[in-house]
Amino acid sequence: MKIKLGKNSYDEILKQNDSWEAILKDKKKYIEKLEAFKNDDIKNAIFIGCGSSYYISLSGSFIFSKLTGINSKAVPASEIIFYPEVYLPAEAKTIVFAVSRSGKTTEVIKAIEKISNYNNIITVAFTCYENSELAKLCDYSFITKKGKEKSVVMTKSFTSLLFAIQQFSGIWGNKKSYLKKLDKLPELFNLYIEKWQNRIQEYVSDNSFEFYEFLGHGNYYGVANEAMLKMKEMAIVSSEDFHSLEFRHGPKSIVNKKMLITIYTGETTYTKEVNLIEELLEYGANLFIIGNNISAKIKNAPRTFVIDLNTEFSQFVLTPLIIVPSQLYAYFVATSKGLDVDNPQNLTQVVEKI
Ligand code: F1P
Repeated sequence: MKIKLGKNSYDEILKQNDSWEAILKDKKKYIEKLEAFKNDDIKNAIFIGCGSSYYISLSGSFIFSKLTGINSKAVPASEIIFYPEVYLPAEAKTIVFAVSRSGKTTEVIKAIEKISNYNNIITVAFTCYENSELAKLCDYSFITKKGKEKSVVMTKSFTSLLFAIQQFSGIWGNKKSYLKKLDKLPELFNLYIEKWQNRIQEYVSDNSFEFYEFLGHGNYYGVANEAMLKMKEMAIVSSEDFHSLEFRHGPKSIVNKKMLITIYTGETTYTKEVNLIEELLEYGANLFIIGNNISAKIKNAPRTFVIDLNTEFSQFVLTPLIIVPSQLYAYFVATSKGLDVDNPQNLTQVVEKI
C-alpha cells in the first residue's frame, strides 16, 4: 500500500507485533525480576499513567486483578499528586505501577516522587526507556524497548506496554495456560493485519461519520478510552467512551445516523451487549463491532461492520490485538481528511509541564 501521509504511525501500527515478540523473549527476565519483590503481604495495587498510558493502566489493572486476585485500580498520575492519602492506605502494603512510554512525563514523575518515601509502598515502572527518570526513580522497572516510537501518538507503545503488563500479571498469578495463549498473539496479528487493513480502509472510504462513541466493559473499557483518544489525536474529531451498558443511561439520547458506535464485545458481557446492539440499531446508529465469535445475526445486521477474531482465546488475552482495528480506523479517517498523523495538532510526544 502506497503511504503518503503519516508514514511513521503507519509503520508502527503495522509492525507492533515485533515488540510483542521481544517481550515474550524477555519472559525469563520477568520471572527472575518478579521473584525479587512478589510477596503475599501485597494487598493492594494501583496503576498510574497519563493519556494513553492511563488507558493502558485501566486495562492492565483489570487484568492484573483478574489474574492475581489482588485488589487493583487505575488512576491518572495527577490524582496521586493531589490526593495520595486517599489512594494509598497507610497500613496495607501497596504496589504502585507507573506506566509511561517516555518515562519522562512530569505528572508521573511527580506522583512517584511524592510517594516513594512512604512505608509499605513498592514502585514498579513499565516504560520503553531503560535510562528514563521514571525507571531510575522506581524500585523496579520492566522495559519494552521495541515499543519506542517516532510518532507523537501512541500505537505500538500502547499495545507493547499492555502486553508487558499482561505477561507480568500471568507470571505473578502463575497462569501457565494464559501465558501460552499470549505466545500466540504475534502470530494472530500476522494472520489478521493485512485483511483488517484492506477491509477497514474500504469501510472508511465508503462511510463517513461526524460523531464517534466507543464502548467496552472490563479490560475493554481501557481499550474504548484509547480508541476515543486515537480519534481525537489522529482524526481531530469529537469522540466519547463509556462502559457499554452505561451508554443506555442518558448518552444514547444523542444517537443519530451520523454516528459510528464501536463496541468491543467480551465473553462475559456478550448477550447483554447484543441486546444493546439491537436497541442502538433501532435508533438508526451505525455500528462497528470488534470481538470474538460474533453471531451471524450481528454480522448480517444492517449498518453493522464486524471484525471477528474467531479465536478460542479469552478477552483477557486479546486486549493488545482488539485495539488494532481502531488504530487502523483512526489512521485511515485521518489520512482521508489529508491530516498528517505524524505531526498531530497541539500535541507533543511528552507532556513535561504541570
Ligand atoms: C503519555 C502521553 C500520551 C499522549 C501524548 C503525550 O506519555 O500523554 O498519552 O497521547 O503522546 O504523551 P507517556 O507518559 O506514556 O510517555
